[in-house]
Amino acid sequence: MMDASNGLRSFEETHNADIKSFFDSAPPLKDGEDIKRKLEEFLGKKFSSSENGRPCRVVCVTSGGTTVPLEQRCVRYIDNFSSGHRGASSTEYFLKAGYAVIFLYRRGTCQPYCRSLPDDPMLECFDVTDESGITVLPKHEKAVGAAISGNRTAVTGGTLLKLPFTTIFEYLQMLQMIALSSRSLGSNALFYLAAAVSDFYVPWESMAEHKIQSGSGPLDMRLVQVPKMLSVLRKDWAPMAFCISFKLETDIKILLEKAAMALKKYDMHMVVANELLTRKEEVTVVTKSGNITVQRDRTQAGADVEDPLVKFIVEKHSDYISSTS
Ligand code: PAZ
Repeated sequence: MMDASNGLRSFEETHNADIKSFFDSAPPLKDGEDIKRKLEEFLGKKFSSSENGRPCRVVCVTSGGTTVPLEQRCVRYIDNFSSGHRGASSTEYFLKAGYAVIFLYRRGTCQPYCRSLPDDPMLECFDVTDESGITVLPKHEKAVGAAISGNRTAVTGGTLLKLPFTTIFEYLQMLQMIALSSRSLGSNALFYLAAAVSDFYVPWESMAEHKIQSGSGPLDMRLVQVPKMLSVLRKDWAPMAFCISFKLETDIKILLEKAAMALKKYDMHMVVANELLTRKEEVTVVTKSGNITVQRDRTQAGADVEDPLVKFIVEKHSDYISSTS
């Protein structure tokens, strides 16, 4: 819609048009129907269940980085550094706190309960016995046992749903599906958006179909800004949910300023600010009522910063639920 007085589109109209164009032109999810069914099944149980007399809380944890394909039949893509460690460990702490977790993760990144396993567990943790059976090497027994039982309890117990993505197109379509499906949970829904989401992408319709040829000289490619979906998540997709976004910077001087800007601009309930090199040691939670620094317990070997961080968030989510009911 145009502003009749000067023919200019407002910021909001332009933003909404960018979002529409992103979704209209994105390649549809290959397994969209299957994801929808899994979500309905998972959330169906949560809507009707309650623990200790309180309705079930569901958190969507996003984890790992989105890719930006450069060709439709993708050979090359832009990626980022995210290992998925934050999302995987936070998932374990949310499960421990009694939440049901939708783990929206980048394929191939760190998984809940697998953080203590070596890089190639199949080859490094197991051995073949004389009778052609498989055995776990004693030094990995504890970690393998914990990974299998932790994962099995959560997945078969119906408290963990894992949904993988690769591209920015898949990620945003899946986030939208999750948000729309969890609307009925109202304030019991929590979004913990730790994924490193691409800022720029190549729109599908302007992308080369085939592998870009290297003989044609310097590559000149136009990337457009990925529309910011945080405000639409808050306003339209899941308006009652408690929403936490993450902000990563490498320059500590601008980190808190950018996090405070995001809090305000996207109307987040909290923004977790972290710096690349110290992200496993400490984070700063930026809220409307002030900033809180959360550190891992350095007196304890292997302690995670996600342990106190999730505890703090659960507390604030409880306050929010009370204030909205
Ligand atoms: O995935 P990881 O454990 O290696 O890193 C976590 C993180 C730094 C990606 C996350 O804490 C974060 O800040 N995500 C948002 C990044 C951003 O888009 O600013």
